[in-house]
Amino acid sequence: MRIDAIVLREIHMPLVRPFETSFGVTRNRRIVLAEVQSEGLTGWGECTAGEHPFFSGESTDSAWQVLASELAPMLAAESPEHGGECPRIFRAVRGNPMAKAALENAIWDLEAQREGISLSRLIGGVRESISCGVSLGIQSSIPELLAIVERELAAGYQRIKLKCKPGWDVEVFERVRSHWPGILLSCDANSAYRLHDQDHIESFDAFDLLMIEQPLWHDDFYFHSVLQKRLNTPICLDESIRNRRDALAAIEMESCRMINIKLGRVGGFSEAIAVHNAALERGIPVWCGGMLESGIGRAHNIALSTLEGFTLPGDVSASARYWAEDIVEPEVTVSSEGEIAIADTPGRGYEARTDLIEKLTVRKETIRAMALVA
Ligand code: OSB
Ligand code: MG
Repeated sequence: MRIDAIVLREIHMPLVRPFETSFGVTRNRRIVLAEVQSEGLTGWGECTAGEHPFFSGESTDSAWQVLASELAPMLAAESPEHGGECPRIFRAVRGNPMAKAALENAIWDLEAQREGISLSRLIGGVRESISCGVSLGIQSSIPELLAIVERELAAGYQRIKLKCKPGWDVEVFERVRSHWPGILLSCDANSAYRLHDQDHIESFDAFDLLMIEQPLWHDDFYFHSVLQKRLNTPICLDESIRNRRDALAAIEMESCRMINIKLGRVGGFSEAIAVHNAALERGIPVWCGGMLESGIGRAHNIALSTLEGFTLPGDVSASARYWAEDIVEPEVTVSSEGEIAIADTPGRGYEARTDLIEKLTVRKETIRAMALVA
């Protein structure tokens, strides 16, 4: 595929409600989108870096710099046939997986369109619908949280994940469990605990949680394996898993019994599929995480979730939970059974609303291959 142009945009989208984790509160998203134009087709990708380098080392601004100055010029100089060629094209740049994923995923999207098949089919997806859960931020009171849990269960969501941290954990789990003893319930600490909290974390076992996500350091395997030995509840790693080798190490060390796969965190579809395959071969269930994505990133998450090993409900939920107006058509909707149906149309299955995207754009840069001088 000849790359005609790569358009980078930063768009601003206010969340319909703030989202609070152990590392901070997000009210407004600053999202970098990559639009790759090739031979009359347009592929879209989303960079899932946060506004601040609090989840990982990347941020909206750092990703913009790396995309505009390094990655987009590298890609524009090539004519990739497959999204799977991107890791080689970007090999010289270390780290920066979320920036890389924005471009790589746009190429996968383009490839699916060119082949006339859905992105799900292109990556080998086997599901016609995917199971959805919700990730609920830290609230200002337990009654407020209970009202939200009630609403999300009524909407059909199959699993409730509670963001937690010291001071917002056992009492919260106790109150939610006493109202809903049978639901799939999990928690996500985003690295809020330390080794001296081990006894405290062990007390989470009383609440029959499906998993405890990333309780310890963002870059750790060893101490998670020490903790996992003391717990009945499975640990799920999110932040720690950057690639297939990390997944193999974590599985071998028994640092976790489940893995959250995020396209941005691992650098795009190639590595996400490799992590998935490694986990599937070893009987480790995976699920698709979320990063408060717009409809573009959400569409990619939906396609990824159709792979065989995605047997647990993911953090992939309806557009309306995040945005007054999403940038895709149709918006992402979830059935009363808590499922998203997979479209069989070519590409990502959700059209980009280019007029709205243009309106939300606060910076824009177009990168083209350097013209050859005759
Ligand atoms: O750890 O899964 C996480 C959001 C931002 C950063 C990290 C995480 C999250 C979520 C939100 O849990 C999932 C979503 O609804 O997109
Ligand atoms: Mg997480």
